[in-house]
Amino acid sequence: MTPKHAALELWPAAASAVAVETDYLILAFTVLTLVLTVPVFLAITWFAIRYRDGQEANRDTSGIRSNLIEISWMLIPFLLTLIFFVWGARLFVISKNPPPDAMVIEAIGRQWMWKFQHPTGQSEINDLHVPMGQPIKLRIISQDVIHALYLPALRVQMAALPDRYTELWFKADKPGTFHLYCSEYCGTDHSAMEGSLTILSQGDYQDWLTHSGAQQSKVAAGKAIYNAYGCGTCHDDGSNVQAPKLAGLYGRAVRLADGRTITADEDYLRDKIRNPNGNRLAEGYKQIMPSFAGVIPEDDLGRLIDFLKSNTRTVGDAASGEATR
Ligand code: HEC
Ligand SMILES: [Cu+2]
Repeated sequence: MTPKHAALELWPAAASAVAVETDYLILAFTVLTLVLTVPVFLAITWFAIRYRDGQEANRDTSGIRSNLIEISWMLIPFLLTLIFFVWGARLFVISKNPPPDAMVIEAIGRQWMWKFQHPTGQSEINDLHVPMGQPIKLRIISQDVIHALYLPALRVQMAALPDRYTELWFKADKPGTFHLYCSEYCGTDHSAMEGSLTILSQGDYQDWLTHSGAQQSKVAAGKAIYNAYGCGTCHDDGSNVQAPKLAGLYGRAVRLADGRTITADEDYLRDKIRNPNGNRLAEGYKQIMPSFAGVIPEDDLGRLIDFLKSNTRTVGDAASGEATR
């Protein structure tokens, strides 16, 4: 259900406050560019005609010297463009700092489709439904090559990289259906890698969630994956294998065998699960954890990481607590 292409869409609709402000920035900068260049072009044209070859005109030097004019024609345009530097920097800082209460939606790009996963477990392909007035943070990754998620109505765009999470956030404030594109050439069907962004009121979004099969929450699904791949056989309490406990690992500083100390963020967890035997062996342990690269699909990996992040008790408690219930 991609929205109809308007015959001639000169300017895409703006569906967030940031989008509106971005438009003002672009328009104002265009006006400034015109203000600074049009007089120059007019003057060139005027002088070319006035003093052209064969034209009778006074060609003596005028003798007028004014430091005031010299300084002001440099300083005024400089200050005017600085305004835009500050304005643009402000928007940039906003775009890099999602509010802490943002709702996280997972976005996975792959040749040639987008998959989105909502915190309550629903997932959708090439369509993205979001509630209005609520900050949304997309956590983006690619399963193969580099893609880029582009939401023109929100004036935001972010690369989707294999092996590294990127993020993008927005707060939509206008209901409707808008375009969604891949904006990084990614192979034969790149041009078909598009879909639609549907912005709903809070109530309609809740309706949409219920009708899209609220399955398990992502954390519950992640716990099932944790069990299915046997992570617990090594990592849970009571295991015979010498492996670190994973409870509370997320966000903590981890000491590695090669002496480095790093923070266990999402990228670290992902790398560790996919390729544990790179240069990231935990201090004091042996290299026995198997690699899960190509074994756990990308969307399951996202759920698994959500489970690890949510897991502040010991993994053993969480897993067995569920089993005995
Ligand atoms: C065969 C036993 C085994 C299995 C199965 C296993 N691991 Fe591990 N894991 C280890 C050992 C041993 C270490 C510590 C040594 C190292 O860093 O490789 C470890 C380290 C880790 C670390 C880093 C911990 C830290 O403190 O830095 C994470 C995260 C992790 N495993 C997650 C998982 C997940 C998720 C699974 C299931 C998909 C899993 N492991 C399956 C044995 C295992
Ligand atoms: Cu793509």
